Order: sequence, then C-alpha cells, then structure tokens
Amino acid sequence: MLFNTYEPGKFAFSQESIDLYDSNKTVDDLNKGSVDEFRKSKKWGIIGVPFDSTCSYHHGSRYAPTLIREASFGFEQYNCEFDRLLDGEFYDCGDLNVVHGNCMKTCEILDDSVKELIGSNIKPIIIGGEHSVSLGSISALASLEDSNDLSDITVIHLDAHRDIIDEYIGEKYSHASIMKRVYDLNPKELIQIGIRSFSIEEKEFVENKENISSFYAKNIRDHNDNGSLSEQVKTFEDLLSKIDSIEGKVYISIDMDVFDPSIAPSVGNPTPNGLSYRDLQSIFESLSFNEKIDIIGFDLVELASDRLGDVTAVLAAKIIYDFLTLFS
Ligand SMILES: [Mn+2]
Repeated sequence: MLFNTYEPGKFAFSQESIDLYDSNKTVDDLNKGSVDEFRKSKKWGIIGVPFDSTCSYHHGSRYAPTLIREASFGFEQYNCEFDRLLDGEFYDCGDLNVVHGNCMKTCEILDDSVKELIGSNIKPIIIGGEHSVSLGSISALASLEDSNDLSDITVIHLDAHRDIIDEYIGEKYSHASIMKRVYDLNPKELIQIGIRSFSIEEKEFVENKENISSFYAKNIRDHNDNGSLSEQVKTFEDLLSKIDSIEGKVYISIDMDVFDPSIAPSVGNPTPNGLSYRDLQSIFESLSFNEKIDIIGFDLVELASDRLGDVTAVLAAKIIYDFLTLFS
C-alpha cells in the first residue's frame, strides 16, 4: 500500500466517534449524580468552530481547526516531555456548522452541541475560530449549574488582551468583548494571564473586582522584575501558587496571542512581549498537580492562518496534544 494512512480530518490519536452519542439523553436529563460524573470524567470531545466574523485585524481563524488537526500528526503518541502516552479517551467531533456574520447564532449552535457532549459525559475542547466562540461553550457548562451561571466555576483566561470591554465599536458579541460576556455570567473567579494590552476603561473595570486576578506577561517572563505597572506585581511564582490554591471546577480559554509573536506570529492581533511555550507547560503541569480541581472545558482560539505547516498551527496542535496527555 503506497497511500499515506493518516487522516488529517481528525485530531491525531483520537478515537473513532461511532458510539459517541447516547441520543436519548440530553443535558436536561442529568441528575446531580450524573453532573458529578461529568465533572470527574476524563473523556474529551474536540469541536472545531471555523468562525471569523468580528476579527479586527488579521483574519483567517476560520481555517484554524483544519490547520491544527493537520499539524497534530507531527507528534508521537509517546509524549516524552511528560513521559506519558497519549492514550486517553477523546474524540474529534468535526466542525460546527457556523453562521458567518452571526456570532450569537453560531454560539447557540455550539451551546447545543456542547450540551450533547455533556450528556455523554464528554468534556469540550473547542478549536476556534475567533475568541467570541468561547461563549457558546461556556454558556453550555453554566447551564449544568443549579445557579445557571458560573458562580461555581473558575475561568482561567490566557491572552495578551483583557477582552473585557462591554462592547467593541458598538458590538457586544465581539472577539474583543468576550470576557465581559463571560463575566456577565458571574464567574467564581476570572484569572487573566499573559496580559499586556488593555484600555483605560478595561483597567478601571477590573480595579476593585475581587474576583478578577491579573498576571501580566512582563512579570511572568521576567521573574524578578518589579515592573512599572501600578497594581501589585505578581510574579510567575505567585501565578503557580494561585493555580495551586484553586478549588472546584475550572474552564480554560487560550487566545493564541498570549504567546510572543516570535513563536506565534499567525494570530488575529499579534502583540509583542508574550509568553513562552514553556510558561504554558508549567501552568498545565501545576494544574495537573492540583487534585482539588476538575477542568470541565477548554478552548483554544484566534490562530489566524491559511497556510499548511504554519508554525503557529503546530504550536496550537502541541498545546492540545499536551493538554490531552495530561488531562485525558
Ligand atoms: Mn487577544
């Protein structure tokens, strides 16, 4: 046989998805016991959301799910960096039918799809798409809660930007206002990591919010730098202690522009002085050591490229590969 046997339509090492759905069960049927079962589940389902509609600079995030899956075949099943095999149970559910130009409708369709996964005790990994799509995943998880919000869920948000402006040029459902929409859902805590660009309005909004923590890229990268920002400086060690102190349910959202443009140039809004990949691996490792938490959802957004072999796509694939190695 001379044909190459890899299947770039699905993430490498994902299982066949034939018995994925228990079609008789929806999220509304879950009782308290099964919600706890979901929370403890180590099964993951990848959903691509090829949506870029409100992007303000470099477009192309609609191609990201395809590029990331293709790039995932560059890795070995044995993940030598963690001395573990990637042999957990996870599925690639394919791409969502998005409605270009309509973020709300796209998020509603994603919300429905994530609820289907939850009904089968499968946790979502969302590959964007622009950052606004996180809302569809997070809203589905909020519906699991008795409170119907995020008051029992910590959101870890890695990004160069705060994305916490109430509306961007009059648009409430924009990639630049996504964390405000998440904050509207009343998170237990919002931890923003890698921040290095925000407006005065965003600065004033986060001030005095006891459930928002900020870890600036500058202080993460230069561990002993006292920084020049007026807020109390938090170092990388402080960040790891913070992660160690989290309890309960956790959702992670990674905007690829959290990384330095030297390692992740193909993003919607490249911003100098970002994180290294080793920084993120340390954060993942700290999360994996914390036995008091359950990660219930994960998204990776804002890769913007239309070129196979793009190094930013390879990095994005590596992130999902490492995440699945540690958490599936
Ligand atoms: Mn960003």
